[in-house]
Amino acid sequence: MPPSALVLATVNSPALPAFLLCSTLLVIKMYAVAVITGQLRLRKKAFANPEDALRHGGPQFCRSDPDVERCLRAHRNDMETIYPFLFLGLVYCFLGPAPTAAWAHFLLVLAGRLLHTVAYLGKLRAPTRSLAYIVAQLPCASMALQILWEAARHL
Ligand SMILES: N[C@@H](CCC(=O)N[C@@H](CS)C(=O)NCC(=O)O)C(=O)O
Repeated sequence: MPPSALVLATVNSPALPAFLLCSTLLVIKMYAVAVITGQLRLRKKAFANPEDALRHGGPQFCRSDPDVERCLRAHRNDMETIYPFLFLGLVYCFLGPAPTAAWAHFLLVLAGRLLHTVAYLGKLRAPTRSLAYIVAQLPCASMALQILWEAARHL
């Protein structure tokens, strides 16, 4: 059997499997937030669209709810942070980072973003959510700087 594209890519970028693992877990985490949002809408009868409200009791249920809004904010913050990570982490893999440094970057992003979601949805006391945000953003800033540096060196 010929080697898979992933095996070939890993030869040039040993950090790639670690990135794929952490980034895919974060994408699944985002799906989980979406599922929780949908379940909350049903439980609290707070629908975004009139047709959904009509199906579940009447037009009065086309309304907002603080807990649903909280889920939406958590999801939006994921989009503001995890999407850039998907780009930065992938490019960073091809800079040839030391495996331990790469793992440290990716695990900090993963742990920080998991904690951010738990803190946001669980309404944990401030500044837990902000600290989690910083834990995940610092390695992203580090990767962004390393990419800029390498790109500038090769102009
Ligand atoms: N768009 C964000 C930018 C800053 C940010 O991401 N802050 C983190 C740590 S305080 C956060 O969890 N913000 C809450 C949110 O985005 O809903 C905001 O409006 O707060």
